[in-house]
Amino acid sequence: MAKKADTGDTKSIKQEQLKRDTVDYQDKPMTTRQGLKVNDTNSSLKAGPRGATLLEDFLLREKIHNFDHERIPERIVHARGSAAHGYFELTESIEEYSKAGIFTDTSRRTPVFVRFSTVAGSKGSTDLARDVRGFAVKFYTDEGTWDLVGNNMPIFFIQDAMKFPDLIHSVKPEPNNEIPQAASAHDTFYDFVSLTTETLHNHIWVMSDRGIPRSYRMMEGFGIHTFRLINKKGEAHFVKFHWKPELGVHSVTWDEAVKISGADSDFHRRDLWDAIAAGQFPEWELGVQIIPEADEHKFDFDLLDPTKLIPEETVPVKIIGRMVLDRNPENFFAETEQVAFLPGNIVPGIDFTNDPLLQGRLFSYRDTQLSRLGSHNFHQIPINRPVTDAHNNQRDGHMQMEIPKGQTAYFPNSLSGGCPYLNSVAEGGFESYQERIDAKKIRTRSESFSDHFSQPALFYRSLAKWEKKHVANAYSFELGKCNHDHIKERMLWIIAQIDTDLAAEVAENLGMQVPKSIEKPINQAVGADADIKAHQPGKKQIYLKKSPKLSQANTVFESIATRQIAFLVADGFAMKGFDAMKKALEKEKAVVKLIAPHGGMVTCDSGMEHKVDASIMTTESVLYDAVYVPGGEKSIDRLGKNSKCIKFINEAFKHCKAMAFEDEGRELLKKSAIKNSTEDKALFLNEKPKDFISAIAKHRNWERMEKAEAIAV
Ligand code: HDE
Repeated sequence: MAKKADTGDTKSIKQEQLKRDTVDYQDKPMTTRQGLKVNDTNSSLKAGPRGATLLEDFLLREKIHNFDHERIPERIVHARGSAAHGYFELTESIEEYSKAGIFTDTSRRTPVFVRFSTVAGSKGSTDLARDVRGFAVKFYTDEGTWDLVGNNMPIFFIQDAMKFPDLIHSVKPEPNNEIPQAASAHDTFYDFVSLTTETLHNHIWVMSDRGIPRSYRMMEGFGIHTFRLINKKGEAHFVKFHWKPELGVHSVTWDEAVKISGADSDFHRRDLWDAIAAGQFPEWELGVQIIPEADEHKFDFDLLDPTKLIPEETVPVKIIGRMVLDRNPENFFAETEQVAFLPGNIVPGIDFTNDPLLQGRLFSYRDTQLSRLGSHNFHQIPINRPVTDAHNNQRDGHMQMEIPKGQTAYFPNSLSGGCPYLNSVAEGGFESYQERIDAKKIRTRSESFSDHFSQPALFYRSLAKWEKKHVANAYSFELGKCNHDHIKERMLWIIAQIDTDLAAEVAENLGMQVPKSIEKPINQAVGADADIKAHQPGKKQIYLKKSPKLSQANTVFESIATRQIAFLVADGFAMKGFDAMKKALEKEKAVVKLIAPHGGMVTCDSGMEHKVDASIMTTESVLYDAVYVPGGEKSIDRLGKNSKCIKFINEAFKHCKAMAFEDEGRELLKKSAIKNSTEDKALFLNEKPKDFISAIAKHRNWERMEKAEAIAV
């Protein structure tokens, strides 16, 4: 059992296991794959210096052969991702609900590997696409591997696995011209969404700021489906899983997202890597919403419907543990690319429900690994191997890495003494929850799944004013990119079912009217004999006025740790103020970056040289969380003549960021489009670092939004 370490030492069984498979080429001679020492890897074997290459050249063949097969198919969804190692610790036992060791043993430190991802884009696409983010956690527990393969939003687009290929085909680049990459703003997606109203709830989350996170480290995570917890007595409770980030939930604006995609399309990947490398380990709390089986039908929606969340105001989230990511992978391909998550990987004490989406996933993930990783032995790849030993009678096939001993590979046997032997439930053997089933076999959708509008409307009602504005802008952008008016009209009618003012605002931006009705029923295309009634959206209900927990306005605004602060400087910048500001920010664990008109070193007014982190030519305002400009006449004069520097300031203001100007630095402000903006809560002129710091912690000054809109950059 992996015990909690007393010190910062987080070495785990998994880490030790991976270490055995890690190859270090330092101080080693180059050899072929067979161990033959190589003395030339630069030229092929030829008939004379200018002659044909000889077929005999086994060295060339081996090298090129490997190269030709270096790539494997990317994930059909969630292709673009980044991952890290870490650990999970239980802070409060939930023994009364679950017998899983991970939920009962507070002395354990369970190793985890977590992969974050976007959904629609290819492996090389931008991190900042407007999209759902994957949040997949592999727990290497003492009882076997448990995978909680979730997203950063608590609901999904569709209710039944049968519709997943349709959903994904609609959002992926269109099949005739393979356009657009990593973007939902196109006709086929909105054709599908507007004909499939169950998608609306997840869709409005994507249109909100949740679709463009500031960082993977600033996202919530959700298991989405209702799962079951099973205790020692065999009793079941329903459960929803939540990850809550220590740094709060924060996003960028759409204008920034678009620009970050150009300036640094690895923005989220780099952010996660750099934070961990700098020892700023991202951390989440694990929370559970627990519902007694007897309450299954007490809700205004069906617990098995994955397009519904349980508001935290209705069932509070109980925090039971924490997860820390403290180690970057050694090798992207071996670990992040080859990791195979399977929702079907569970341990005793956790079980599934009949959520029809979850049921389909149990099949799909195992299946996809075969075409992605090429062998059903993918569980033997180091990153996928459990920390417990695995023994069974499954044998052979492509890439078998183990050498099973003995005469038997069947059960029962007497020749090997009945080994590997079976385990009773008391000994930890897995037993499925004995759910009573008495039903007709039928291909339909339960009518209890038909409420498509109430929760998108609840989500929208719960947002702050600035969040609502972002949603309206996102709908307007996305639909503005569609070419077919009938699709836009259908969407406008549907948005009006969420909120009429929202629909009116989007319609105005599109130069269209919100239709009073639509010709054919929504979901008309369900199929000839399909149960059309079961696919029609029910009437909107208001069972909860607002759920404040759904708004990012109510997240954590405490820390500026890991926030990137741009210091704009040129030769001659004043040390007065600079030093105190830098020290104060670094004390709070923010990252100060010196941006200057040139690379190399920059000299302050006391003659000291300071290392430039980025020349203004190579960086952009959108990559930073706040801006500080120290004084110094010479420096300000130089910066004022640099149009990119003025743009940098204008953009930071436009994106509602905290900004501080010292002494002559204020002259730069005058040259910008901001001129002399006073009474702005996040704009500081010769004020104390303390105020600047608390404005950065608030993430953005959204009160500035209207004024900021007018800034043209
Ligand atoms: Fe996935 N999904 N999914 N999905 N999913 C995959 O598995 C699939 C769904 C999620 O970082 C694939 O290994 C079906 C819901 C994440 O490696 C694939 C259905 C949720 C990841 C697949 C769903 C997710 C995947 C692609 C409907 C949130 C990335 C490669 C029945 C709870 C995992 C792979 C990683 C990946 C199928 C729906 C989350 C094709 C059929 C709902 C985070 O098997």
